Amino acid sequence: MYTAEEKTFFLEHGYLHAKGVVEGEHLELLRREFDRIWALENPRVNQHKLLKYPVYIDLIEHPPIVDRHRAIFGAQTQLLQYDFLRQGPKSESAERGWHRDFVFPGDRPISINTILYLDDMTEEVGPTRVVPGSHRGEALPVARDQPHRDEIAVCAAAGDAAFINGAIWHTGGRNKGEGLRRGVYLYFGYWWLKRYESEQVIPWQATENASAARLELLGIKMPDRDIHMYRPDAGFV
Ligand SMILES: O=C(O)CCC(=O)C(=O)O
Repeated sequence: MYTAEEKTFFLEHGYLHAKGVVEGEHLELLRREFDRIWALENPRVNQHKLLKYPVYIDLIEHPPIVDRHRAIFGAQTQLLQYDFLRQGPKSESAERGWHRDFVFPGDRPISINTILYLDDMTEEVGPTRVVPGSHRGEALPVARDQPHRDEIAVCAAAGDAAFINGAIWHTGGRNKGEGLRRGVYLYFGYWWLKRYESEQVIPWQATENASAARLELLGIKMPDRDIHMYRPDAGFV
């Protein structure tokens, strides 16, 4: 998190709406590449595909994104999963689908998803909804398709991002509009977690001539020597 206020808010409520994470020409480039890659790689655009494309390889090290994860996971920050989601106009998706991405005992964030919005998230487009504070405890949402009395909608502009604790109750919305609902999902966690993949490997394009920092983020190079005596939020002592 960039400031102490952001970090306090995130730890307390389980999410953070960060504005202007990508802007201007960078946002336009991400949108153009999104559409091109979607057409090429459809239907499932995950990290084994996204990490072939330079603009999306670079995005995992974009400071407004990765620095906020490093503020929580320190030197042990790893990209666990990386996806595109897209809804076309007048989508048939559900209005609500409450879930938690990952639950583990304790309140400390173990994994955090970054939802980077490439379109404005109006009521019509179907914003992400979260139940603030629901990252605590281990209860799973029950009325999964119903509005929750404590839900809030993250009405983000294109280029904003929501950082959500993987444990928070959250749901996407249904695109009822005429435009697209495009999001990029950069899911980070501790380096010592297993990445969410089976037999597939990280594409060579992401590792060729990669810096040590990038290889660490990809879970390939170990941060420092081993895990003895590291401080979970800062790195090694
Ligand atoms: O697209 C969204 O607003 C939320 C997607 C979601 O629920 C998830 O990534 O787990």
